[in-house]
Amino acid sequence: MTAKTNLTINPQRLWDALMETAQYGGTPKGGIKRLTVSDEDKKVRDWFKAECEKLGCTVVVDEVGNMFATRPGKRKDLLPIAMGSHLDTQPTGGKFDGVLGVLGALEAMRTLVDMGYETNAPVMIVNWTNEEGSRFAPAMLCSGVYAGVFTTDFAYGREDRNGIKLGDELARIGYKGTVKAGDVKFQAMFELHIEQGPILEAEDKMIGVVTGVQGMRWYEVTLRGQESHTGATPMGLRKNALLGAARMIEAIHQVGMAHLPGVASVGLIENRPNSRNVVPGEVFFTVDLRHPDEKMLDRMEAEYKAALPKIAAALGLELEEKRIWNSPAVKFADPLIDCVREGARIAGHATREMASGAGHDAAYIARVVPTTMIFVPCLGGISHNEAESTTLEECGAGAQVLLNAVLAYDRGLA
Ligand code: HGY
Ligand code: MN
Ligand code: MN
Repeated sequence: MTAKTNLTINPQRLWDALMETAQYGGTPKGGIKRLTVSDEDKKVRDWFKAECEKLGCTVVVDEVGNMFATRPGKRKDLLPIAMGSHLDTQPTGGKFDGVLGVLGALEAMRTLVDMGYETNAPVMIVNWTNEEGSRFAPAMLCSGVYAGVFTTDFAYGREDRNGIKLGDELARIGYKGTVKAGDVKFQAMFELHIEQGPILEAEDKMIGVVTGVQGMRWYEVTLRGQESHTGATPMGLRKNALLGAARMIEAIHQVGMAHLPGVASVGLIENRPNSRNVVPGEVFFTVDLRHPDEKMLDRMEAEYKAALPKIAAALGLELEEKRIWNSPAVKFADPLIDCVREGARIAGHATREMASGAGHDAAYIARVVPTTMIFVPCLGGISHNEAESTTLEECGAGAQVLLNAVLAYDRGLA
């Protein structure tokens, strides 16, 4: 096969793939609701597998549903170079979070095949199961299993808020593979992703050269008071769990404000019995703390944990609180970061070095394989929102830099 030098990706074909797959879980507001291992997730997985097999890739599914599509290279003795991200979305997700990374990799693969370009090492696309952690906490669960952070049984046992288990859903949609997690090997991973923040757009830069991911910790809080009649219970005799949650949510917000650029959020809350004339007796809510510096994250955690008991005691509430996830700050691999810089130079795009505020599968994969990321802008920095938007040009630029970076790395193997 003759190698052609103009390995230029086809932005329109990438855009068409993004719009085509957006139908799987598409929402009336133009976003995607494709919760992990749902029927919609099965549809996009089936589509992805078929498209990779059309390119002559072999597709392997591991025991937690991670999908690995591999195109052979000249040398059988070299481990593949991977391009990975995720196809699951938030309940009110956009068309690009995760999806751009997998379909950008597919576009790179399609370009290699079209041009008959043979790489030294095999090239691989990876779709990681349950990156979002919205339906089954924690996030990045199955790239975490691959990296040895979580056991397969832990992942199988994770339940959504309706008590359904991840392992059962994987089997139900036919993506509980037989290959052990971690057994499909590769030597490097590049992840293309929208920035999900405002920096690239504000600085008019096309490519983010990502140096790492900030530390992230998740917690679960349950407050128990006493259900009682809103009309007949005097204000001073109530044990109002929702009032306790409200004061704690404000305190958590203040922990974030006191430790910038750290962030502190409450995203999920369940109020029981959630009846307009019952003083709430029980509230469940989740806490998300993040900071680039682990020591500052420790301080945020200590302040958050100190605030809750005081609020609970003042309102006569029982407090149950636990940390369910701790993903320490991660630094990406310099040789791969250099390939991204080279890839952007070749493509002629301005770059900006930056750490990632959002979590990504790359954060866990970086523990076991040299890894890095490439960011492209998104409109207004909005993500995890059906209005998430980016342009054909930005998606094309990201996929081109991804391909250029992979080829720069591959040339280094010759
Ligand atoms: O939570 C995160 O940062 C990622 O979007 N799952
Ligand atoms: Mn993502
Ligand atoms: Mn996300």
